Amino acid sequence: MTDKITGVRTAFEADLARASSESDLEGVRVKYLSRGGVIAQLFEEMKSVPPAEKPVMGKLLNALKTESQKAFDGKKAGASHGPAQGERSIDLTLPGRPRPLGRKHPLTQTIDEIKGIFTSMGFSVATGPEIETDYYNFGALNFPADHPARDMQDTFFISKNVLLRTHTSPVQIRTMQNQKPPVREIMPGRVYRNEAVSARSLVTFHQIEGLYVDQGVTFSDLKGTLVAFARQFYGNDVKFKFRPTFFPFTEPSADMYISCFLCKGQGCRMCKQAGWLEILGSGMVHPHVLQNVGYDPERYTGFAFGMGIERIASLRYGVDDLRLFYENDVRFLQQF
Ligand code: 2NM
Repeated sequence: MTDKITGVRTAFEADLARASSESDLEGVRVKYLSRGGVIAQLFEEMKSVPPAEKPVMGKLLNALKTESQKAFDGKKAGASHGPAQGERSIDLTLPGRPRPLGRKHPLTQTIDEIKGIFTSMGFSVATGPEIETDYYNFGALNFPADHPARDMQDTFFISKNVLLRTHTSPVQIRTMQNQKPPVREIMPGRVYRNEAVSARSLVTFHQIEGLYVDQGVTFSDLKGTLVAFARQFYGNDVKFKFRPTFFPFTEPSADMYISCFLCKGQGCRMCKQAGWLEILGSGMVHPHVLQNVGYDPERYTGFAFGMGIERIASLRYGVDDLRLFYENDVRFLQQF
């Protein structure tokens, strides 16, 4: 009987060592450890062992049973959790694979920076609907009925009176209707123009407009505020000039230029040899506009300005095709 037990142990160990798959292991379990298996049979045979030998044989057999079960369980656990044969183990101490981080879109970066400069000067930020009525987009802003911007060629109309805003000025009208002076606000947002898409013009782009209305606001306040902005955004040594222009909603009106930061005013491709870059439009809010929102133009004055974000960003980063901002090509976006 002792030899038999030793023989079974040797055979079991060999079979277990050879088992390399789940099904091999199951074969070993059925052969040795199941109810009708080899070890169970040995227990059957114990019945015919002489009583004097029973304690010793019983001990040997019990040891075989528990040790084989333990060896089997150990191998099975290793087979299901550890690497399969022929597979490399995973080194948990290795550093993880780096994942590329996303970043803010260059237009969002530009908007955030401009917002930061004006909020630090006491302006708050307002937003409003992109779908507007003819009144908020044109009428309240002193556009005459026959102004060319009101043409289907220039504006996307949804119906006779409803359209996609062509500028963010309607938000300023809404702000002034809902609030008494002082009003000190900037309005960033998306606008729409019915134009052929090219490197220099898009059907949708972004603007930031600003408005300051109170008693005693003058053109000097306009200049001081916009020069302070330009110095922070473009650098302290930037030169600037204002040139008269026309908008229906401001009088007088002025475009602001800065000295070209690429050629320092010498003339280059970026400034088209002019030495100057136009960065925004501005002016004193037209008395008709103040009247339209219920402000007394004898009591209040104000200035307003507006700039195109794509233009500002393209000048700053030297991007020569505005369409790049909308293609979402990571090779472009990764550069900012
Ligand atoms: C510009 C240029 C100049 C402007 C005026 C107003 C309002 F509502 F106060 F009349 N909003 N925005 C304005 C003035 C916008 O963009 C080039």
